[in-house]
Amino acid sequence: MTLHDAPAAGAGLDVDALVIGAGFAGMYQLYRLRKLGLRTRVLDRAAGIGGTWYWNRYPGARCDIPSLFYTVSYTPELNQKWQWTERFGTHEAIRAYMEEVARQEDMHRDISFETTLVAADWDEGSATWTSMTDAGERIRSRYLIMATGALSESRVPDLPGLGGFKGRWFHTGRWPHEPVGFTGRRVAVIGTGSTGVQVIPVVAQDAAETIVFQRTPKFVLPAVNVPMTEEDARPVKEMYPALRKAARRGDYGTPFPPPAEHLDEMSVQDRETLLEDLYTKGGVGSFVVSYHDHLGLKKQEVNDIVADFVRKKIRETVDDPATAETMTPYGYPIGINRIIIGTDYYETFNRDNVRLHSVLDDPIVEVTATGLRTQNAEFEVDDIIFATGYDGMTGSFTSVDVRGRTGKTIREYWADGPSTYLGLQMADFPNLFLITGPGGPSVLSNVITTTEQSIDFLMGLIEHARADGLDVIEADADAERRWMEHVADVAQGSLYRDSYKANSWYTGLNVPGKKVVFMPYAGGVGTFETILEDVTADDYRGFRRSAAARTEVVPDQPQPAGG
Ligand code: NA7
Repeated sequence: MTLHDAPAAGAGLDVDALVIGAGFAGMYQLYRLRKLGLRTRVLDRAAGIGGTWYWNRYPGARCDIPSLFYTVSYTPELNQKWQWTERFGTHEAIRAYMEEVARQEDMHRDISFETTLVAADWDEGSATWTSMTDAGERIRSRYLIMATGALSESRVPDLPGLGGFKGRWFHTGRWPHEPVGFTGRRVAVIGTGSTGVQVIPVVAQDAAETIVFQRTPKFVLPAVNVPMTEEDARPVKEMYPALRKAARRGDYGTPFPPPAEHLDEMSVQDRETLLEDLYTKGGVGSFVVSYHDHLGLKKQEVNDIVADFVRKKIRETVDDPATAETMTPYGYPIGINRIIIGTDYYETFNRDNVRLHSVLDDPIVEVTATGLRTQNAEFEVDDIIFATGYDGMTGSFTSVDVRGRTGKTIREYWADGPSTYLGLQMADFPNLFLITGPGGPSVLSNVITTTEQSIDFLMGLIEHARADGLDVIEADADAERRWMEHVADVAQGSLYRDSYKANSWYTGLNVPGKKVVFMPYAGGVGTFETILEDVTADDYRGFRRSAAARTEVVPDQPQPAGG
């Protein structure tokens, strides 16, 4: 059976909206579509809700946004009752929260788990999407919404010999559900991004030996994860509505104001005192996650001050000078990768059972039956942990065969680099909406804030169009082109223009063959909010709306199952 065997134009819709993904974005999407009275179904390839948090169960997996702000807006009573016990939630705690949100909102009845979207095709005649699942089921919907996340397509490097490895191997983004013990084992960890930085100190506590394979050295700041009592949380909870509003206006989707200090105008002594204080409290990153002209994403002098401070901390923390030097990043600004926060990361390299291996100096050439072979050495290990990241921002869209009006897939449409209008839609893909799409701010933010931001906008757009009897929405090609030019200009106007120097996944450089272009919108969440408001006030400028042909509608027509 192919998609083109789908029922003829005019046959009924199975649902009004099909949503792919049951993480934070898909959950909110379901909640909002129900409020609009649209029949909605959600598919997820996982066996439960959680999205990223369903898959990332590796030891040490936590969010890098404080738990109290990593909450959804639409369950205010739950948020008041929910007790986060640490400043940064573990994957278990976040999943438990998500499950409770889903339970309270009775979401499960509309979600099909262990169901993967394999293809989707726009039919111009009936103005519907026909989607095909891996079980061969066809689902016809008016709207197709990809709430598939920015970090869903995990990447295991193409190392020869992996199939013959006799030990265990894991990718952090596909971690087993049953506990994985490392006691007494020799473990190789490949990758030192946000994930490697979390997993390495935890594994090292149990493993007989941990060998860390580092490619690009990173700047790691202390998370300063501390226990949180209900008393600590109360003042924040009392201000939740105001703080949520502030988060939508903040640069990073959190309510924290950017630092007022001009580091480059302070005396050396004063700025050292300030940075030391912030380092112990967990606030140094604030100089490189906001977009103001006096801060480190815009001003090289300020960036250099923060980067030098962290380099000094690495030298102070790592006992062995050669190891410290190998771990010290040079040649790119701090903050142009997502800021990495960790607990005891640099300290872990002072343990006797932890070794660092620089793959820049001595690359891995193959996996052997018993470990890893580099150009100059051989490492015998029992386990390999790949903390090697994702085909970020675009992978979850390009890995599915979604074809728009012209028959082109998203992958083909993006052959010269990703293109969207506001991160949300593409010309020639009517009624297809992306949440956390390239060209949007998602990965440069508290992603719960930005998914809600995008979904609120989209729901307004759909509601507005439907009120006019128009149920087909499509980005205008010109508006899309201008937006992508703006996205590029904004990146060029900041130190993000140097992201490629850090091999950042924001640019696609980490995926062989992927078009290298800075993908997210780097103007800040608050600026993006203002842009969305402005587009809304201007009658949803850049979104063309039309009526679907009104032909016979047979609601809920059963579809044959099977391939
Ligand atoms: P990242 O940030 O993409 O980090 C992946 C790490 O794996 C990084 O250190 C890479 O080095 C390294 N890597 C990737 N491929 C290889 C090979 N072939 N050999 C050696 N090292 C390799 O992914 P994470 O999962 O840590 O974090 C993703 C996001 O999740 C993060 O930004 C937060 O938003 C949460 P490289 O830097 O490319 O030289």
